Amino acid sequence: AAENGIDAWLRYATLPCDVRKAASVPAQIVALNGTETSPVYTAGQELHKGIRGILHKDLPVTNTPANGSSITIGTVDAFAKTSGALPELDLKGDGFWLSIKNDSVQIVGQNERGALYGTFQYLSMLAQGNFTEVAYVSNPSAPIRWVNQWDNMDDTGTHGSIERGYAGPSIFFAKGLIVEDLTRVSQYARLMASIGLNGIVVNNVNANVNLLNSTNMAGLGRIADAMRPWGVRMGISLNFDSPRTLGKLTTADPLDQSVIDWWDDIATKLHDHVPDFAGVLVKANSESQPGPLTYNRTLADGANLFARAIKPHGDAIVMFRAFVYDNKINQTNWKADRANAAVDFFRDLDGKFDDNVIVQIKYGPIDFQVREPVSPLFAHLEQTGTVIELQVTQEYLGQQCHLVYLPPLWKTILNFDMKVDNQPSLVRDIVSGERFNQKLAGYAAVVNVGTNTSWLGSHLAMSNFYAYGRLAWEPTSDDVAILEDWTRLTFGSDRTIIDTITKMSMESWPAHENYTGNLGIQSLTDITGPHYGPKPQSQDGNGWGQWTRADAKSIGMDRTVWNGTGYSGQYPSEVAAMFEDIETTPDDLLLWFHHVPYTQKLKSGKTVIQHFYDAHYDGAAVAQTFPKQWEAVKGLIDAERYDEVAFRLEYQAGHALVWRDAINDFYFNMSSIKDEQGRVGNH
Ligand code: GCW
Repeated sequence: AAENGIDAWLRYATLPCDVRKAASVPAQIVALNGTETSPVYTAGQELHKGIRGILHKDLPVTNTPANGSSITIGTVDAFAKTSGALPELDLKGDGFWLSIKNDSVQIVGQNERGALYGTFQYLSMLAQGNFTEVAYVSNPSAPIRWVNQWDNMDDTGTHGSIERGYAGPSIFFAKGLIVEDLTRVSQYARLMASIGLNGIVVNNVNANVNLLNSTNMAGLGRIADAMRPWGVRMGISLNFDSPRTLGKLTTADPLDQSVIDWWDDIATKLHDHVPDFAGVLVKANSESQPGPLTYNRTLADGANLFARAIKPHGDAIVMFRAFVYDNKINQTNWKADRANAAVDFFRDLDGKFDDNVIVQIKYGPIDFQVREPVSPLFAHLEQTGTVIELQVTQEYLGQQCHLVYLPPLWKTILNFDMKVDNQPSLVRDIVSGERFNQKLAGYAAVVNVGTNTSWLGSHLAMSNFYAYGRLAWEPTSDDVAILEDWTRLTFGSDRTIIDTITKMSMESWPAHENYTGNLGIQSLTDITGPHYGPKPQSQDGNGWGQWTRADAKSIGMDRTVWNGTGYSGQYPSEVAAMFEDIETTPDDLLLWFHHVPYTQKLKSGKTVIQHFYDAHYDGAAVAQTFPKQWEAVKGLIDAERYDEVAFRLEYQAGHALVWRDAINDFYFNMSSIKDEQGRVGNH
């Protein structure tokens, strides 16, 4: 059959005959608690479908407890009512217990969603030919595990466009409305559920006010209905100015009574259409978006306006983005620094947010760069729940035309120890809510799937989406183990396939860093345009503040306290001291924190400029090997996906050379320092 990618890692491909023989599954499926829109009902159907595909067995599905050999799925409560005693289970929200014995499988969720997650876990084992007996509890690391779509309602043809989307237009919007046929939306929810994701914001943070008109409110109700059977709750992005632009009020001042009333009314209507509404995401006073500062109110006033409007209707939350900065700063001021913005804006607001507000923080202080230090804001919000914002869509990282497996980057961030109050303070323990005792905390990732049947426009890019869910569930999971699971599920269990994809993927982020922007200089791409391809000359001389301050002699941002922008002082003292001192700053962040001559020696003994030249050659050389490595799987996977991946890898190999030469030439011309190996400037 053609493999267009629509089922991604949920193909349920038939196992080879000899492997299938070793499988013993019970004779029937019992899905307790099952109305037709409930996740447990979904779980029963999905399990039936999966086992039919994987093992060629057609098991009956019922909703009444049965004697004899069965797979029983349900919540703890449903089990207690119908199926008798369970062991004492330490289940947290959305968690599950999975017990597999040869003639009896029990999948017990703390709630219905948990039961569905346990079912997907069981199916993942079967699909990988893993028939071991197990009995364990699995709980998510954090309650919030969401995706963000940056989908617009305007059209680029038949469907809405997607900001920084690289896989075709929106599956949600068309012609200013919500699409009629929501098949792709429920398929998306199925993928999300299979990796433990429980919420989605469907429209761009640069939000269109027309989403709140009455036709579209009803449409939102349909989206929520399509995703609910998969345990996925829907939220939306709001435009702060809606009371003025849509409601025709004279102001959007968050403390004005008419504005408060207007939002209360919107919240009520939203709740009518979407009774389990998940919440709102707000980008305010950022990149020309309106916000409370426009009315001389604080960002907390703005967030609390929405928090109070939604409060009476359930447990919806406000995700208030910390991506607030001035994009017209002046580079002639040595102390100006966009990286300082989030802490400057939010530090004093800790404790001022209502308890249903969460601050959503991008992993680094600038913007999804190939290498950034952790955002220091994670160390400052002790009385406010925080969510880390990651990006599956590869905005700055090759836009899915380059293979870049992101979990090693994410884990570098999540494992970083902020040492708040000299106590261990790993980022992953802050965003799980543990470190500061927050009930609401977790993960959001910009995913931006589109109508392309491969979802992200690239089959290999889907490992990032899969891994995102797995890491949000359990951030200590091993990135290679996740990748191997994904590969087996997506392409099959042949060792050559697994080894090939693992090797290329694990080489890909370091290679990309090497040929795009190393030593913490950031992604040297076209930062005022599409964020694609090399353009080192675009970094400086504009208000965006992604500066390198490169001149004929020196390069890097001086972010020290003693002589620079003071940014390093935003970290807790031990971390601040490490970054303040050039000797203790790791090489891979050297130019992020320090302005140095090109001849500065690194810990490796090389000069900065020679490292640049070498790294760009090394990184591009690794990308050159990808097409050849991929050839090893020819014939082991279907020709359609083989060819599509081969095409992209071939392109990446070429584009890496373009990157290498563009950047090396640029710094050679600027510094006039020769490459010791005589390569640069000679091609
Ligand atoms: O990364 C930048 C993007 C913008 C985006 C913005 C944000 C949605 O270039 O396209 O806008 O960040 O995160 O708000």
